[in-house]
Amino acid sequence: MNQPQVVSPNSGRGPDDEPDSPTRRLRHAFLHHLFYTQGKFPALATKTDYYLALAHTVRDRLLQRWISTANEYTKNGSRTVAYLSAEFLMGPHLGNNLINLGLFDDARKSMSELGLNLDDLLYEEEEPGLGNGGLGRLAACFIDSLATLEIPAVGYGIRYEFGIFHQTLVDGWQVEKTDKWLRYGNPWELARPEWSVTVKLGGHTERMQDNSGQLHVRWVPNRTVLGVPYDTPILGYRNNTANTLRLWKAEAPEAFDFAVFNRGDYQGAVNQKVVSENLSKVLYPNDEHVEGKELRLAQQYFFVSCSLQDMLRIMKTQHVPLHEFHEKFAVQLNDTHPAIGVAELMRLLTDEHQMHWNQAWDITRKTFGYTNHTLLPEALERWPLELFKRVLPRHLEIIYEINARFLDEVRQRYFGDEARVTRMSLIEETGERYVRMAHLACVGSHAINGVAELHSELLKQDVLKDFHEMWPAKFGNKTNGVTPRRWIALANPRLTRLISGAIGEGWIKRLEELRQLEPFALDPNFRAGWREIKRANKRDLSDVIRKRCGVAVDPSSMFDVQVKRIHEYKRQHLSALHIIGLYHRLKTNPNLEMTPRTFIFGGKAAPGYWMAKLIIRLITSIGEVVNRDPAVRDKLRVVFLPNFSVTNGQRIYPAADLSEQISTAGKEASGTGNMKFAMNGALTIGTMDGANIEIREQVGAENFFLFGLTAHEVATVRGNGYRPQDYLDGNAELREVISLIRHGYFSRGDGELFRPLVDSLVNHDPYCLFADYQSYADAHERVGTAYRDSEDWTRMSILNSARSGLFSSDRTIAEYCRDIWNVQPVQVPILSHEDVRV
Ligand code: 8GP
Repeated sequence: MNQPQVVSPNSGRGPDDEPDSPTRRLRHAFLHHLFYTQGKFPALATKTDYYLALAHTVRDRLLQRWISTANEYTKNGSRTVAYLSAEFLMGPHLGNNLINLGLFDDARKSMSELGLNLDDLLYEEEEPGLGNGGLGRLAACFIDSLATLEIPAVGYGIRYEFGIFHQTLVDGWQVEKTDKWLRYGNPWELARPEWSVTVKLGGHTERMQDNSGQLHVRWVPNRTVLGVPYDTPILGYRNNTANTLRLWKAEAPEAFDFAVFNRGDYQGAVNQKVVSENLSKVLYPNDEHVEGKELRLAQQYFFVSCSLQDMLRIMKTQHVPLHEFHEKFAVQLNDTHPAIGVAELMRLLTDEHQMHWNQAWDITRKTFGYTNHTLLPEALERWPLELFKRVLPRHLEIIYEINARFLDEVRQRYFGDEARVTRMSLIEETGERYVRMAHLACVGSHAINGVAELHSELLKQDVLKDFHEMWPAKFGNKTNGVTPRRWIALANPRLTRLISGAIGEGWIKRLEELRQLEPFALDPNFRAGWREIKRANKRDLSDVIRKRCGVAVDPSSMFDVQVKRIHEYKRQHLSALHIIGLYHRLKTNPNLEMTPRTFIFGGKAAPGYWMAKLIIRLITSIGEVVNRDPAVRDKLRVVFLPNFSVTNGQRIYPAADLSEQISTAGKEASGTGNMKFAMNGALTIGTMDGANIEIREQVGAENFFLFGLTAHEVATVRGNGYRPQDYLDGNAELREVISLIRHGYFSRGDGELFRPLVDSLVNHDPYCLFADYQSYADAHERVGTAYRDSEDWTRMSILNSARSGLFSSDRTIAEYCRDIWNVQPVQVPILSHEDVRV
């Protein structure tokens, strides 16, 4: 560990000290924690110690808000949103909390008075990477907005011991390393073992009649685990609200099975502990692809059961009667991962609280809302029946009962249409039998939504067509958003200062106010300032690139960025083909006028997704050739920044000139990176897909580089028997590109390396890269020309930012509150410990 600058020994007082200034108090508290929490003094302290001392200092400042908030919600018995998500991709907490508390500048000052640099300490935080990508990051933005809008809310999820893997590159290939984010402890959480709950798994069910003849079902599990909640406060922006993110850790009910232990089987006794803890051990690293593993289903059930039991406990302490469950809680299912909650709530209400089925069903349906996040068939969760029964025997019975009643309804409505009944059933019965989780979520919810306009339409027309026909009123759209606190105020302090200097600070809470920037797009001074900020952000990113990739890039070149999970539908390889096309043009015409470009890629591939890993290898291989070639290196650089994460994203978005959003139309549900880029002044090159469509509508078609087939055209082209070879035959540049790869130009003569990728494109091209290639290349021509007029580019960049207000997650959350959850804000007065009587 590096030794940081030494803290000056008599640090109680700094230079221009007022006795009670915030900086002085921060400094005091910091030193207190360095001594009494970390047990260190400057000569021995590491950067991590300093980070932790500051984190504890900040946490103390959160606790009063947290307690005040809990107190207010308890007193009022407030209606509460429970956001159930298997993933929360929070990113580092320290900087965000400083921003939301309004202490960022004070913290910087007090650290620098001690000879420490705040940025260095911020980078010491290991981010909790408890998510894969878009879906998990959306959950994180949502709980930020819920707190900022003062909505009583709890985020419920899993406290994975190992989050998303750490990506390294070895010889240009992705290599995964485990993510040990808890290594140095987590100062942001508080364990609440007193609220632990027991979760059953496996076994069988038994039936018996009581004296009155009523039938009771008893679930006899073959094991139980303990769910222990760990709470993290989630601050609103500059208000008194601190909501809770409650993540469950799995533990053995008893550390030792004494019966086994007494037989002398120590290993067996410890084993039970190990098996139980496995439940929250590791996040499955698949994005939009299900793996059908038993442990994954057990994980899902584990956190959902813990969360629903926790809600029942809260109701009890607030004396809310059971039949008011749906009035106390609005429960949102973030995709189908928590959809088992529908059956679990039924089980809790009927089996454990003896409620009548019909009443329980009525409550259940009024409780849940379901958000779908993907149209990809391979991402739709279905569980083999046998596996499901092994883990959740009672839930399978409940699902059968729900299904029987539901299919009766379908038959009544659509007399004689048995094909429809088969399609809509919660159980897939053609071939191997499966439980269809999306159907369970639809049947058990009062509201169903997609995450961008096009996506919500496609759900209605395609994936959930039958359900839409049956219940059109349940369907709606909630276009995603992202939090401007993290993605502008924290990530881009330079831009934040410039914007606030021009229009005040209101935009951080009401992002629509960015519109007031529009007139500044014509002001040469403002434009110069804007450009200088982009340049400075690019310089910062260049430093990172030099350190992490060993490649020197020129901050005056255009930074063309594609960061997101690596997936064929997202088409990172379309960009790769185009880069090879540019390279070929430059090689054959060395005097070609071309806007110098730096292509920056980042993103993780699922460890078992071979093709995605090969795409990474292709990009790194192109980089190796291009960056070394003196004939083109002034015009073209290609870098793959390893380990794209929230932390890295915060440096990348602010430094981008061009945002690549190039998925095959109809495949990307929404995208949220596209919004982060636009807010930070990048222009988009993109298809008519997901929220790109709404972004283009907002920023204006003239400030957006559109290309490619529409979703409808893609469907038509494919329906007519798409033949990628025809496009290849008709496009000389594309032929050259493919031929260079085929002949091993980027693989030191190895013609085999990329063969699977090339063969897949030439023979199938499932995501229509060839069909879109020329249109993409043409759009890039327009980008290049536009970028050369730097005044006009800056104008467009400002307009992109100014018109991105719609994409604040505050707007999204306000819509959920109004249309789905029916919840109201609750203002929190600050409570001092002196006000409390025990
Ligand atoms: C993503 C969508 O792909 C993306 O378009 C959207 O912006 C984001 O969700 C938030 O709505 N979907 C997933 O991340 C996803 O399905 N992940 C799988 C791990 C479940």
